[in-house]
Amino acid sequence: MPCASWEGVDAAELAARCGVPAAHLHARVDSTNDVARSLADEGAPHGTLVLSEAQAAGRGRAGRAWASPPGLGLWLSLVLRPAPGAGAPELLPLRVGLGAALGIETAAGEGAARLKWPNDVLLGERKVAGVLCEATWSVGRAPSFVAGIGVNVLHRPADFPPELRDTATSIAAATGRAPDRVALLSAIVAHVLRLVDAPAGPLGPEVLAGIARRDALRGRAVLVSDPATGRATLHGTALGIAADGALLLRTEAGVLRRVLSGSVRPTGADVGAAVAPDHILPANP
Ligand code: BT5
Repeated sequence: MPCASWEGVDAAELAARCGVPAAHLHARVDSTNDVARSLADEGAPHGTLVLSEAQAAGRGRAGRAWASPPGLGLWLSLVLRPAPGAGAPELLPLRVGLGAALGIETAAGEGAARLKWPNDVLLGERKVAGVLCEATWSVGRAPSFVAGIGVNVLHRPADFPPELRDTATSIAAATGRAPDRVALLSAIVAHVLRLVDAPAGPLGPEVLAGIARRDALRGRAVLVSDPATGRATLHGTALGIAADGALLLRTEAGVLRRVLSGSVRPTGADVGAAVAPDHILPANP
C-alpha cells in the first residue's frame, strides 16, 4: 500500500529534496527492489525512488535475508537507466556502495564509513549498510537496473535479531547520535546518482580513490567463498580494488589473483603495512 508521506514529508517534496523524478512511499512491502522492478518494467524513469518503512522479505545476495524492521532504517531502491555507452553494469554495485558510504558519512563523519568488497558498508568492523543491484535485460529494450540500499539508522543493539548482534550496527549505535532520516536519504540518493552517472570504461580516479580510502580489507588476510554455497574458494591477502572492480588478492604462494565475484571475510591475520597504501590498481595487472 503506497503512503502519502514519510517522516512528515510528502512524496513530491521528498522527490524534490532527493533530486529524483518521483518518490514512491510505502509502509510495508516485501522488497523495495521488487516494487522498483515493477515500476521499471512500466517505464519509470531513471532515478525513480522507492522507499518503504519496513520490508517483509528484504533480501541480500544469493537469497539471503535482510532485516528491515519499521522505523529504524532506510530501505530504498532506485531505478537506474544508464545512458547508452555508460559505465559497465558490473561496476554499479561498487559505485552505489561508495555513494551510500559518502551519504552515511554526512551523518557519521567524513571518512568514517568503510567498504568491504563487494557491497558492504561498515562503521568500525560492523555492517551498517548493504547494496543489492539487480538487472533486467529484455529483447529490444535497453537494460534497466534496480539499486537496492539498506541502511541501519536508528537501531539500538537490542533492535537487531540475535544472529546479527555481533556483526551489525546502525549509525545511531555507532556514533551516539540519531540522524535525520530525510537528510540522510537525500544525501545517499544524491551521491549514488552522481556516481552512477559515469562514462564507459573502468572506474575513474575519483571513485577508485574513494574506495581505496575506505577499503576495509586491504592488507588483511581474507577468505573468499561462493555466496550461494558458502564453499571457500580462495585464501590470500587483499591488495585493493582494481579499476575493473575486481578484488586483488595475493595468495600465500605469491600469485596475484583477481576475484570478480564472491563473499569475502577477513580471517584475522593482518599484514597491514606490508601493502603500500598507494598500491597501483590497473584494470589488467
Ligand atoms: C546485502 O546482501 O548486504 C544487500 C542488502 C540489500 C538490502 C536492501 S534494503 C532495500 C532493498 N530491498 C531489498 O530487498 N534489498 C535491498 P549480502 O551481502 O548478501 O548480506 C546479507 C547478510 O547481511 C545476511 O545474510 C546477514 O548476515 C546480514 N544482514 C541481514 N540484515 C542485516 C542488517 N539489517 N544489517 C546488517 N547486516 C544484516
